[in-house]
Amino acid sequence: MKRVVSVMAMLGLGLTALLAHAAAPVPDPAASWNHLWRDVLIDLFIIGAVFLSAGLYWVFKYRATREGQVGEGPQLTKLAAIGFAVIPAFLFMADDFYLAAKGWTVWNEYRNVPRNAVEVKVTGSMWTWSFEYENGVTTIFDPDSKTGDGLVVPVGKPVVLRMNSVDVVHSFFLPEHRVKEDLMPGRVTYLWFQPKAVGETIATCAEYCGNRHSFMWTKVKAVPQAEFDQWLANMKQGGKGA
Ligand SMILES: [Cu+2]
Repeated sequence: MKRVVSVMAMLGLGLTALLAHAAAPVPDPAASWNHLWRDVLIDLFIIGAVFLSAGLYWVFKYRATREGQVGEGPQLTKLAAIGFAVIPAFLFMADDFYLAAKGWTVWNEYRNVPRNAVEVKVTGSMWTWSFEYENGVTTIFDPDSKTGDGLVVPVGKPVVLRMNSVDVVHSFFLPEHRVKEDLMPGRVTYLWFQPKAVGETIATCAEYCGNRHSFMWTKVKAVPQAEFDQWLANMKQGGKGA
């Protein structure tokens, strides 16, 4: 009997873990970042409103009512004085810890690349980005003539960029996807993102890297998976890109 109970308990635990795993939302650093930023803004506005109201109330309450009046504050009891210091401090600290914990969550998502991610090698050089796909296809984008495919990615699939620089420090910044990471010679750094909709956005260098730093940007094109596969196959055969 004891054995049956323990086996059933284990099965139950296993099932719960499985369900919890299945129900876990697909991580998305951009969505998490937006969520965190919204919380920070709400926070700032609430704190601002509380301080502003309290300030205005006291300014009005303790205003001078006759000429030459010397103000005097009310005497707080010891308990009230401690309460005034400790309660707000704890409230704000609890809030700070909450935001910090959310920040760590976003960081974990940003650093843990999903297993099914499409991998693209990114090379930064003064002042061009080049992209190499798993089948050896290499693309660039020329910001002056606006030609070249740049970074082409499939929609709805995580994309991981393994990045390296051949000269100075650059930084690959995808504003739309809320991710940015430095590139430097001698080290491979990475970032990942999840394109959610078909369309064209940009990536730009976010680390001053010389005269043409501000021209160091590239097109980022998100296309449906089938179109992406077709494009990659065409490129492999030396055909025309997107
Ligand atoms: Cu750069």
